[in-house]
Amino acid sequence: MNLVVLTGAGVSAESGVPTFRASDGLWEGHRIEEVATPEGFAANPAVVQDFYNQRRRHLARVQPNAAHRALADVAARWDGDFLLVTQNVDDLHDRAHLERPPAPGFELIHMHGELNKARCTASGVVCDWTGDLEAEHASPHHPQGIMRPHIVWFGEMPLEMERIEAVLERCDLFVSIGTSGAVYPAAGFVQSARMAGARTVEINLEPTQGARLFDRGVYGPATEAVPGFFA
Ligand code: BJW
Repeated sequence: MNLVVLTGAGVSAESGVPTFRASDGLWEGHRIEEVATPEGFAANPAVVQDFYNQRRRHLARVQPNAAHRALADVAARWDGDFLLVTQNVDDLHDRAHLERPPAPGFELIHMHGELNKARCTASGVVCDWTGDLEAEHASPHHPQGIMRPHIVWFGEMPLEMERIEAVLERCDLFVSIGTSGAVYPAAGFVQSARMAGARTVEINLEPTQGARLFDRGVYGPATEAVPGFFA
């Protein structure tokens, strides 16, 4: 059986990573166009770098939770293919999987990029970056380039879309965890999975706007609902 799991900010909320659209969420105090668009970066790179540097520092202080660990357990024992697509730019899934080596059919895709990576605007070369990033740093591969966070901003193409769509076409079970379904193209994956004939499940604190597209809803905190669903 082929499994596709889509995760959003809600899966990391109980680790202490703020979600985006909650009243105390990440966008509070920031204009989205200012910090999460290529235009915002071009207009004021220092503000954008500071926003991501703060988040990078915070990420170093948080740990995977029971939901990340439950998914890592599934990845270690799943018989068919298991694609875990995360919209999250944190590395909490990655760290959970380090503790439990996944089965050969497992793949993890960070479709909106990774906080702990930087990309050269000239060459496109991506490198690990866990410290503070200043706009003027050039890539070792392209000294003229400016380094930017390896993050997919609004208006930019999410990563690995062809691969994700190809796997969704042969998906049997699609589980969406901790995402509001407010951002495309991820919000449309449930429709692709339905067209492939997959069973669809939403796990969230509460039903989302797209809840009617799911065959089943499991509502509660991810640290309880995810281990419970996959038990
Ligand atoms: C819990 C919980 C607990 C809490 N347990 N649950 C009009 C119509 C349709 C589309 C568009 C449109 N206008 C523009 C677009 C396209 C645009 C878009 O979708 N905009 C919408 C706002 C409408 N999309 C894009 O631009 C994307 N690119 C694209 O479409 O490219 C196409 C293209 C074509 C041709 C040329 C070029 C391009 C790119 C989108 C990039 C999104 N980037 C962000 C920011 C990343 C940077 C950063 O991290 O700073 O990614 S936006 C932000 O939202 C972030 C997230 O990954 C993403 C999704 O958020 P998520 O994860 O769902 O979080 P929340 O906060 O919304 O929800 C949390 C949920 O958890 C809630 O439901 C809670 O209930 C739940 N929860 N605690 C369980 N304990």
